[in-house]
Amino acid sequence: MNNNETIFALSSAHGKSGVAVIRISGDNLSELFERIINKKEHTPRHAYYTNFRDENGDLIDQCVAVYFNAPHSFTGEDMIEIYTHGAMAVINKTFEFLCTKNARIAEKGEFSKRAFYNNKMDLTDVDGLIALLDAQTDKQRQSALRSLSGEDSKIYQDYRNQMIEISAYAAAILDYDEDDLPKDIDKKVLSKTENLLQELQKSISGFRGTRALRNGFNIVLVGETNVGKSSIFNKIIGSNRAIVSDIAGTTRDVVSTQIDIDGYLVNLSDTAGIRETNDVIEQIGIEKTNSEIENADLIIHVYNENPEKLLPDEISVINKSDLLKDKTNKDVIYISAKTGDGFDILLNKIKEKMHESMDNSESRVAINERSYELLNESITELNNAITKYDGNYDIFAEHVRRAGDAIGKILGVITTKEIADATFSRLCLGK
Ligand SMILES: Nc1nc2c(ncn2[C@@H]2O[C@H](COP(=O)(O)OP(=O)(O)OP(=O)(O)O)[C@@H](O)[C@H]2O)c(=O)[nH]1
Ligand SMILES: [Mg+2]
Repeated sequence: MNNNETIFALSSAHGKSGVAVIRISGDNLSELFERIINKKEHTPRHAYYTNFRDENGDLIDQCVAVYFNAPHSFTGEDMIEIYTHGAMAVINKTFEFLCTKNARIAEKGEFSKRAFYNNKMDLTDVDGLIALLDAQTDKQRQSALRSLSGEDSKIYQDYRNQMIEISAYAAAILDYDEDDLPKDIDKKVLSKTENLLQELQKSISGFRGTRALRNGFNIVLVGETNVGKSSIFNKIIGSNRAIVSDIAGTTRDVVSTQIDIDGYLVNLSDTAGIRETNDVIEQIGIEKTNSEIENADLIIHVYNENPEKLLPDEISVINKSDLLKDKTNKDVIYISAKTGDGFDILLNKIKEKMHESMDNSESRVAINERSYELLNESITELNNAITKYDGNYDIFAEHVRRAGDAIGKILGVITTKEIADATFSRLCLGK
């Protein structure tokens, strides 16, 4: 973006202070700077002490001014910083003067927006800046600075590059003869995707942990109809809140309750069983199930028989163990809502998962609501790539590509005006 308008703002806090910092950004500000310092030439990044005068020659203030020449400035444009005495009268007079010089007051976040469009910052850096300005604790300060200094960008870029590489490999499997490709490339592509998925999940768990401490840990019971989700829900909470029947499709709405597990607040939800249905109300229930899944910190997936595929972040249980003879699958927990069998093991597993999530809320990257949504989107796409994989690399590559796009949006490499505007509007004036 090459915007010729000159903008200015008070970058220090409003109200009376010892020193006020006024920032100006635009193209070709040399002349304006020399006017401010009353000199015919200047050296960039040099502090000039000046009797700063208005158009009538009246003294505005005695102040210090520095010139930062493009692109070596915060915005990447020419910038001037004036350090005046921190009185509102001085600040207002300076603003009046600048308005006569064809400059206008900056909008919220406009300096950062220019920095973004001039490739001085990506959106992750901007997120870091927002977090730093909001930081109250030392941990928040450290994490914001990590993000602002570009460390998070590097991690996200690495994720994105890996995704691009994986989808390129997947495309290669489609385009080339098996003999021309490295041995076991398909297995490698899958395992690389699984590793990446796990890494993204680890990253996101930090945010979930912090959020869960504040708002409660969301546990959701999901599975096909009639597997006994509502019965398990009632058993865990110790009362018959949810309707149980042998009719498939009994639960049509989400039934939630708050319970205390190990001192943590838990929001436990029973959901409509997932199946193909023409019943409009049941369809709405299933949509609600899906949005519960998206918001879940932990999913308890209920089956009645051995599942085909297990997802590593879910707890998989086989209910109605009282009716089963073969209970040899080591990767699932066998329970019976009827007899109470296996519930102690299930509860221990839930506690273990909760502690994992809450106690390690240190994450590799700083995550806010914006990046959380996009990171989640990326995880969902990678999950889809793996779980929906049936030998068709076309669809696989498309899912991984979309996962990479979501990361691109975190960085702002792929951006829409809405994303950028929403981010910059969270900044204050003068940033
Ligand atoms: N034998 C046996 N039956 C069970 C067990 N758990 C649930 N059931 C029965 O299975 C049927 C379905 O139970 P629900 O709890 O309503 O199942 P659901 O998964 O909530 O079903 P939808 O809400 O329709 O999706 C009921 O008749 C329950 O009594 C169990 O552990 N053993
Ligand atoms: Mg039910």
